[in-house]
Amino acid sequence: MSSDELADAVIIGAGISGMYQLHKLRDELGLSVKVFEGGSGVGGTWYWNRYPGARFDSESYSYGYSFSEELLQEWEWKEHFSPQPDNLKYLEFVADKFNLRPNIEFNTRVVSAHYNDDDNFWTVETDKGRSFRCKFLITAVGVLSTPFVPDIPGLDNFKRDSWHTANWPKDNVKFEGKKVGVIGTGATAVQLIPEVAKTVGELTVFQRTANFCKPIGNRLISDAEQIEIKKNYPKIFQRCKETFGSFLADFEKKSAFDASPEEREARYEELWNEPGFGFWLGTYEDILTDAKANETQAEFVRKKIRSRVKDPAVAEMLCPKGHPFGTKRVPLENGYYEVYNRPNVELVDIKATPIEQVHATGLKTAEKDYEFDILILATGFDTVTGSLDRIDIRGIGGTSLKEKWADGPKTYLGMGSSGFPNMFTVVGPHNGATFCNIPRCIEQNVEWVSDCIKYMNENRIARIDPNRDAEDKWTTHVQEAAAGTLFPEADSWFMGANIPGKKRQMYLYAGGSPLYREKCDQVAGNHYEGYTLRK
Ligand code: NA7
Repeated sequence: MSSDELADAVIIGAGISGMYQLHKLRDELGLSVKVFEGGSGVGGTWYWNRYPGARFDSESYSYGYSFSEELLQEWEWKEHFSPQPDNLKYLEFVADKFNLRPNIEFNTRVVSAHYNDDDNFWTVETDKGRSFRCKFLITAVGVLSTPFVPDIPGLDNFKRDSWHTANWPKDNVKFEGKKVGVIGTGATAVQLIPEVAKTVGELTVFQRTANFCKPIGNRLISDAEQIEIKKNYPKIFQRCKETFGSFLADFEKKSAFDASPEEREARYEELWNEPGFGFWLGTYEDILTDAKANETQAEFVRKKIRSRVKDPAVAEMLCPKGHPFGTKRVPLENGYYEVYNRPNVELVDIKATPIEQVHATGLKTAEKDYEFDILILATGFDTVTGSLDRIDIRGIGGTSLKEKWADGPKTYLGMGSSGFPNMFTVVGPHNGATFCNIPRCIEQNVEWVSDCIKYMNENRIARIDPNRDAEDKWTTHVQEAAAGTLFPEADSWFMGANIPGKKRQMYLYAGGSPLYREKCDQVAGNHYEGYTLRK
């Protein structure tokens, strides 16, 4: 193995974060940059998640990159909530436009990154047996990028087609006449199931926890809307900077109890019929902090479910009861509930009748045996920290990041951790991307990191490392921000509660995007207060 390949910066991942970070560092700061990417192409989330029905849950024109006016004017979104094939085309278009591919090594995963205190360089090793040395290490590994496959007895025994949704085959999968099983009913399954149901022979959905879902309200963008969108980009992105989740919608400055029950119902109805997340993050401001206020909206959703699902017993199974509304990212659906009115679709409550064993041709629950041609795992991700945990990252004195974070991540601003100098975790744990329109947070992070590196180079600073006390303060603040909300009550991926054995705590910042940006700007404006800078 040769150890003499050098770059100013190594970026891990060529998704939305890694692509923009490469552009900033190479084209604006003039650094030499090497990017490693596990996929055979760019796009990250939108490269891997090819399952039918995959699409944005943000309005397309609020989701794309905002940094290039030329790009904004050149690219035309076709739908208000753009589907995966178009999203991947968009990211490929960006890669071509900014000539990003020459710096990206595809089909290559980083297995380790070790910091050397003597010369202040990181040594990065890949699964292809190559090693690179670099001054800056930037992880752009994504929040939802390590698929989680649960430990269901006998899962390896299944001999027919089976995939996790994030490893969906590139070939067109056909469901006609097939018996299909889907395990999981999160946001992914809620997008997938109506698509499968269109042509399937028989569909069985195994549900552990019902979700509060809301109609997406997607439609094509008309020519007139296209003109308006292109004209209004500055306003759209300004709005995203000001809202809690960087979406177009934002909370009303009003309690649910400032309205009468009739007014509340009318407002919920209005928001329900609007496209997107207004029903979640554009409702009364105490919905996510006051259990009683929350219940008014939760019950509104249950009524909607009961009105759409014909069999009352199935409707009850689909009505979420164990967690407050909106404490999980709300799946946006298109005909999801009506799927259960079809005679060839069965919903199985696996809390009542658990899966006992998967076998070669299907699975057995406590009640019944099922045969499948295709078994789909829509079982989510080891979110936020999962992809970092899979890389052997070691800082000063050989300290392992995974071990340091065994009891939960410890970060400063979600962008770095003390003892890991010159390492930046773009959209890492404790970041402002929580309930967020993620690319908005990505751009903020990437720009902050780029400014920081520029500052270091201009001031001949060799090394930047978060101070332990600043890190402790931020880490405590992240948990305190969540403690004031209802989020800790749900077994969600926000809380790490979807992965057995993972520390149960808030993994992202619940204080809202504007507060997060303000804090980051303040730190940078005060010459990176909370960090130790060394010449
Ligand atoms: P989620 O939201 O984590 O959903 C995963 C689903 O898989 C959920 O219904 C889980 O049930 C289910 N699951 C997980 N483990 C098991 C086991 N062992 N047995 C049965 N069912 C299981 O992931 P998604 O991919 O749907 O969505 C992730 C994000 O992507 C989403 O928030 C959007 O931002 C886009 P549970 O609810 O844990 O009982």
